[in-house]
Amino acid sequence: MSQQPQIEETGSLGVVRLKRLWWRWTHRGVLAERGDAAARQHEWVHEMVLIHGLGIGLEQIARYLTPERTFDELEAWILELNGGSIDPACIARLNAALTGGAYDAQTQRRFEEIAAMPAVFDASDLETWDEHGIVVLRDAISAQQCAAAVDAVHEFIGVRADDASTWYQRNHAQGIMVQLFQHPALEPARRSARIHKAFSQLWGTTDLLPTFDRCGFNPPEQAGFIFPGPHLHWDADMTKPIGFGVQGLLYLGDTAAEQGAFSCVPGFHKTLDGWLQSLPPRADPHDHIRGTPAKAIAGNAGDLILWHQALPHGSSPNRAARPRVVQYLTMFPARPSERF
Ligand SMILES: O=C(O)CCC(=O)C(=O)O
Repeated sequence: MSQQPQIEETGSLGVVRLKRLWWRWTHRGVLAERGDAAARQHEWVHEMVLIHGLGIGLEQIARYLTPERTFDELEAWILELNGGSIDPACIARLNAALTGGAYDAQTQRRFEEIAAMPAVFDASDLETWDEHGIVVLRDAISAQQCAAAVDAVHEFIGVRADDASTWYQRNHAQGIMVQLFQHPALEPARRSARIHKAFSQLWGTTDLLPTFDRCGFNPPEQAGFIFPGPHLHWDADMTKPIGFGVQGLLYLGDTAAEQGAFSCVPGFHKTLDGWLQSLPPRADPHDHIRGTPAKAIAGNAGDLILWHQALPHGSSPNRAARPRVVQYLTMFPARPSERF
């Protein structure tokens, strides 16, 4: 097929835009020359809804969709990642979000339940968010849920908690990132009403989707293992003004500041524009942010750290005795049409 499929063209899963995504990602070379930046951004935001809404990790699909992949293969792969079937209610919600259609009663009820919950952030938390661009939701998931997620990470990378000689194997890991996206132990956080409420207070809407993000394992530094990053960076496109966006990370074990904690420059969202203007023309902001003093954020197992995407952030070297284990997780508005 040499023409870009229409949005409404579906395959056996009945998901709008999926054929188009497949075509676009397997024709990246062709597409690079087409369309203006706004059109590309428009597609990208819709694709993020599609990918996370179908329970796929972004890095996962980026690796999977090589130019020779067929659309049938993509659909079969998605089904397999979802354990052989996808809840029709999930597909209905996704199609409604992507076409601007109405949600069904079940989805509406979930939003109403979240809206009716007591706030999880009080006025002082929201002030902290506003001023520093970072806020922590304590006890976002239970100790048992954390322990199950830690076990899943350990098993996936072949690590034993009580045997430091196993901590440096790099099975399925990229630096400190662990390419584990689908596992029942990662679901409680994605489905948690408390976490949903937290994100809804920051976004101002309950119509949010969780990301299917990966996990992280940051062992103590030792001879032969120097912290590989991520150092201070932004995940947003720095060539454009950075709008509102929330990123998140869940500590699955107690994490001291020196234990490879999440680090950021609090308050930078307020000064980013001026700082960018102070850089030499065409400078890459990433080259200039390295070395800026950052704050390491300690936390307990189950604490969810949320930060504004305009904050430079990264992890940090682990100088403690135990590895740091995390699940990356954020939630974002499911209806792209409302953002354009
Ligand atoms: O793992 C960390 O502490 C940092 C995470 C990070 O840099 C990111 O999510 O972009």
